[in-house]
Amino acid sequence: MGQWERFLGPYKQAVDELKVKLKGMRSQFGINNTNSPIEFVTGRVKPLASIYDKTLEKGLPFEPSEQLAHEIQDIAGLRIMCQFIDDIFTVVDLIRQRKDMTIIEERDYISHSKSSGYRSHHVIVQYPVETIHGTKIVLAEIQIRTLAMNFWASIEHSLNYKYKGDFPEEIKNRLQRAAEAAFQLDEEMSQIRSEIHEAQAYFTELKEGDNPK
Ligand code: 0O2
Repeated sequence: MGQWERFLGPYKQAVDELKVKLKGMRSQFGINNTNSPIEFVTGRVKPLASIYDKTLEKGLPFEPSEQLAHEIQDIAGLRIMCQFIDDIFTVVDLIRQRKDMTIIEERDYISHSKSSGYRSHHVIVQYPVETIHGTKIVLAEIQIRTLAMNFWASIEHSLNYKYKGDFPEEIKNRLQRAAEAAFQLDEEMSQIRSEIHEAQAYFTELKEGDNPK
């Protein structure tokens, strides 16, 4: 087995396990007939090409090492999408209460958006993975954002590929304006949140009535 494969193994396991656990939180809300603060969850291990780019950016040697594991905190990356801004903080509290992971750092890009317009709440957790060689504690980055923030970030991310981070001024301005519009949408939706929840509960009941078990 290659040294990278060996190094990334525990990260892959962490992503797989965390996806199950975070999706489990979503289902538990369903069972209790409570609106889930989690809409959907995704996860990935950072591709080697992106790890390579990050080592260049940070001036690190491109080799599996403790230093790399310490400096690149999103080798294991999870993303939790929420309907409403308040849900983000509910999810962070749920993560904070868990005994199987420990938050060691938080970045609030919601109150303080990045200059690109990017908004999201990031938490870095320490997560123990059980391996045949014993327990290995890995870092994982969990990005928690609304659907609107996610829409913006994925569009901006694809444009980044085209422009390699060097956006023409006009596109940069448009993206910043789009980020603000997405944020306004989130704020509007928050204000009619109780109406939306009532309607969603009504549709769930209707659907369950259609499919008697
Ligand atoms: P990818 O392809 O998503 O993996 P770092 O550079 O990670 O050491 P930083 O910037 O303080 O330090 O980390 P931060 O801010 O916690 O988060 C970095 C990750 O957040 C990025 O990972 C993106 O996923 C996301 N992100 C941050 N800023 C932006 C932005 O302006 N636009 C978009 N679309 N995403 C952003 P990677 O490795 O850059 O990319």
